[in-house]
Amino acid sequence: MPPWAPVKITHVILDLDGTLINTEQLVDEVVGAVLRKHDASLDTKSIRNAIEGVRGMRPLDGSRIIIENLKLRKDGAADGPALTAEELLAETEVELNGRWGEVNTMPGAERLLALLRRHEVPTALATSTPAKYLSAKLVSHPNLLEHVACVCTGDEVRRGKPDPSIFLLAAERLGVDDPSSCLVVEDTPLGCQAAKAAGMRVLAVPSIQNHDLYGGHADELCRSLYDVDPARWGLPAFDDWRELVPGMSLDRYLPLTTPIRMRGPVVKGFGRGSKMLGIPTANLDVAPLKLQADALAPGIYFGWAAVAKEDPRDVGGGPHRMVMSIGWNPFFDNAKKTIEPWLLHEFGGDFYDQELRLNVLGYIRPEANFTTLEDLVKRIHRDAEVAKTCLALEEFAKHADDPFLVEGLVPN
Ligand code: ADP
Ligand code: RBF
Ligand code: MG
Repeated sequence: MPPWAPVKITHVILDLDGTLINTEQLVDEVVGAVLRKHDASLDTKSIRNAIEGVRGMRPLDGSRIIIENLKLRKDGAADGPALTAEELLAETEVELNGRWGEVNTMPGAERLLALLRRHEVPTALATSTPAKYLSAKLVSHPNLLEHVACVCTGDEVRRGKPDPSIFLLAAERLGVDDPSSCLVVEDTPLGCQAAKAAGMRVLAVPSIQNHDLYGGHADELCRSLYDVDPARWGLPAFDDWRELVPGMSLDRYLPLTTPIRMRGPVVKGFGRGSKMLGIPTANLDVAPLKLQADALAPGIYFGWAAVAKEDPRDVGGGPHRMVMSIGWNPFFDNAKKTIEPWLLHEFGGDFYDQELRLNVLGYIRPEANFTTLEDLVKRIHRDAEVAKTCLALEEFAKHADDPFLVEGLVPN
């Protein structure tokens, strides 16, 4: 138990949107389109800021604040009456309710829920979502909350997050006297603020890139649910991490329960890999791979790769071992998510536009920031060593034979 968590956690309270299910991108897309319809002069950045600013709130509360901040009027008429929150919500709801089925769980959500269930840790859900939309949001994942002891919805309290009511209600339903024995897992700054105001311990798994916004409201910050370590809070530990050298927990990895396959042409990146780091990474376009990319938390992974550069049946033509980064490269603070594998093989030259196939098998660590470029480079080389050791193990080595990697793979 770390010094900043002197109280033993006995209960867990989970947020839903952005924590257990990946609703944020869909909400951004749908709400953004409706906002633009009402005011064509809005730029992408103000729309993003407006939506991000209300993340975690109840839909009606959020709509009200967005209208205020963007000064939205009916049909965009400068002299017209203000748009009402109910009107805005009615428009976004229609579209969203038809599309919640597209929403996937967050990487690591089922794993965390399974751990809590296995160890019978009493767990509640505290969501800003009103009860009437909950099942629509979970339509593709009807069993997700099966073992959650109680569900508290936004319509059950007078005030929504950042007010602490919903968390206090969850504590009451769980039968907890001391809120500080509850650990809240939240993705938004407002949700964290609410949980802190309820006197609870807060673990933030940020869905907003600017981590400064969580300052003061979160006791711990994890880049994804993969990196949550419940044992730090006196809760049961995950037992699926493996040590590279047994007994030495310095280098560890997490096998993926389902390998993730991706394919696409190699695209241009930021042009930094080989030049600045001496580490070339063959980037894949994220847009057409959205589903696969979202199934993986941002972080560093290992697996197999094949590229149509050479005849894949040639000796040395692949599949090759690879170690890859997926995410925003915090060291460079990229605005765009990238998928970039470093193929652990010497190539004669570039292979832009050639088809690349990946089979991602295990997770190594979250993306990190480093004080110096040298430290980043050193760490990436260590990741490569971890990848090589893992890929030599039979359970990962056998995936080199996955037909997906080479079938029909021909150079352009
Ligand atoms: P970019 O920013 O455009 O991705 P990089 O400096 O990262 O540029 O270089 C990546 C390119 O280098 C890849 O697209 C590929 O064509 C080439 N390349 C050569 N060897 C490798 C390798 N071992 N792994 C990945 N890419 C390689
Ligand atoms: N970038 C980061 O900002 N933080 C990281 O922790 C990080 N880890 C990486 C690990 C591997 C195995 C690879 C291949 C790249 C990693 N990068 C990381 C991305 C690196 O910054 C990127 O490849 C270059 O900026 C080229 O685009
Ligand atoms: Mg690259």
